[in-house]
Amino acid sequence: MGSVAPFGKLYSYAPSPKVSKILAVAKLNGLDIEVPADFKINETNKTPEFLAKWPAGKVPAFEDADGNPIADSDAIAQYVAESGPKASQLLGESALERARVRQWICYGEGDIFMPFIPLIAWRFGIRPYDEKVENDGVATIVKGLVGLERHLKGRQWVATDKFSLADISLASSLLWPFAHVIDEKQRTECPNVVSWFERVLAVPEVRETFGEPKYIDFRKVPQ
Ligand SMILES: N[C@@H](CCC(=O)N[C@@H](CS)C(=O)NCC(=O)O)C(=O)O
Repeated sequence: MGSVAPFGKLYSYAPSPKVSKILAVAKLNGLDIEVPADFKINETNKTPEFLAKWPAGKVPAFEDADGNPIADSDAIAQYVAESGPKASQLLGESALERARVRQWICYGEGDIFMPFIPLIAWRFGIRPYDEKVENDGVATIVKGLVGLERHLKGRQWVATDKFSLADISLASSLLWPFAHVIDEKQRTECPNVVSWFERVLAVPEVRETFGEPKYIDFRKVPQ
């Protein structure tokens, strides 16, 4: 018996939380996604062949087995979620549930992950440290956590009464903020967020692709 053809190929640097969420969804739906190991950020994604399929030149970038390209990690995650037996659980069973799943995916990207981007820059040596940028970014993320904390009170999962794509996407948006910015004091102020995050990471398919959660005691900044 020959091996089953992969559902598609995912181009990105890795590890990346945006890749991890897509691979978790693929595992839940029993789909095989190949992540080519020869991808080089700022090289592969700037070639004419790459830009012909994904004009913005950003990653993750996905191509299905029929050669259809899709850009943006949340669109890719949705396609993978739609393409297997867990589709209705992951995406919601009614228009209202699907809107709520979308709502919390947007929250993860807009209120947590995007504000975190300026905070990665000096940590990864891309830009010098800037106190105002750091403080503004932290304040925006804390605001996002406060809203999420209120919402999660008395809930097991973020969007519906089942574990959904919103849980996977939002938790993936928090992976790096927890590992670099949200310190122990802030974690004690959002216990519902922390226990929900750990519940999501305890789902075997999520744990396999996200790894162990990483936390910090104190957020370190240059003196
Ligand atoms: N909203 C997009 C963001 C994609 C994005 O900004 N990717 C960055 C890396 S995390 C990138 O490819 N940067 C390279 C560039 O802009 O040239 C997604 O979730 O996929």
